[in-house]
Amino acid sequence: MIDPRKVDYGFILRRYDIESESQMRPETVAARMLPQDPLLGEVASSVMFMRLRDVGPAVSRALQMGVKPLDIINKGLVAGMDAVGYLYKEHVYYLPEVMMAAKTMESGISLAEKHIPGGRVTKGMVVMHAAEGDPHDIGKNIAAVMLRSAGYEVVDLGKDVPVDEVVRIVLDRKPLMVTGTALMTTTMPAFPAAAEKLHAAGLDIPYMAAGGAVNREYAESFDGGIYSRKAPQTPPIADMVLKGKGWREIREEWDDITGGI
Ligand code: B12
Repeated sequence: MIDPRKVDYGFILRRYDIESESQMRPETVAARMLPQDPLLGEVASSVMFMRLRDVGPAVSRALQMGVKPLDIINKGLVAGMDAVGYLYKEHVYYLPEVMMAAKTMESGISLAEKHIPGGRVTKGMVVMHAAEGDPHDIGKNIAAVMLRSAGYEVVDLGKDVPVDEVVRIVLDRKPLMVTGTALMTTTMPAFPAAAEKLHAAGLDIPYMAAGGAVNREYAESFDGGIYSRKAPQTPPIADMVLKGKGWREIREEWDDITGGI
């Protein structure tokens, strides 16, 4: 007969999953990574802590206090998502948290972008997409906001866009340039594949390859390929294409155009 008074309940009640969890706390990461500015900090923390209902009021407060919409996006919403990416890497957050945070961030972006002053006149058109097989489109969406606010028309093909569809639409619409985003190393070969087909069809168009999986060396490894590391670099590069510079010249002048970062 087991004597319940002698049982070590510590062994029975121990949660091994909790023991194996990271000791890192999101609050500690928040204190280190989120902006010190109280308005931007509130925006960023609503993303980081997945508070979908709070992000709208936080963005509105920042707008009312005169914070620029692009700063709200880049220094608030994106900063919150950077912290989420870090927590994911450290196994503190898992995919459900990442998806909720991404949704929160997108909701904030759609509110902030309505307040970006930008004329109706467009300088030219850019076709954007996330690579075939790639569901990551947040960076692309931010770059699209930047381009629209800089006066460009954006034809956004969405995510996981088949190479042949990109080629078909680009040949049909003849934009100033194409941008592709890949956050997965398995999806980035879609860019040289599409660029090659476009060049074979006689369109010598700049093909911007961007997103976390891509680096400058890869982007410049195929004909037409140019690199952009951060979404805000896209409008200055588009401005150069508008001035008539081809992809070879943009590669040569890349450091000057983007500030080399
Ligand atoms: C959010 C996220 C998701 C979300 C995506 C939601 C969405 N709508 O985008 C969801 C949950 C869907 C997801 C799914 C998966 N993901 Co994920 N995900 C992430 C995460 C945490 C953050 C990415 C992000 O949006 N960051 C915020 C944005 C703002 O940053 P960004 O995209 O890097 O953009 C910046 C620059 O790259 C650049 N940029 C980006 N795009 C563009 C475009 C242009 C034109 C320009 C100029 C600039 C630019 O500018 C931005 C800043 O200014 C990353 C980890 C990380 N730290 O990156 C993993 C990560 C990208 N995911 C990864 C993986 C493996 C997956 C899954 C395969 C996981 C799984 N096992 O199921 C699945 C995909 C399954 C499938 N095939 O469908 C890996 C990829 C590894 C690799 N190198 O191949 C990563 C790196 C995580 C990791 N460390 O393992 N994911």
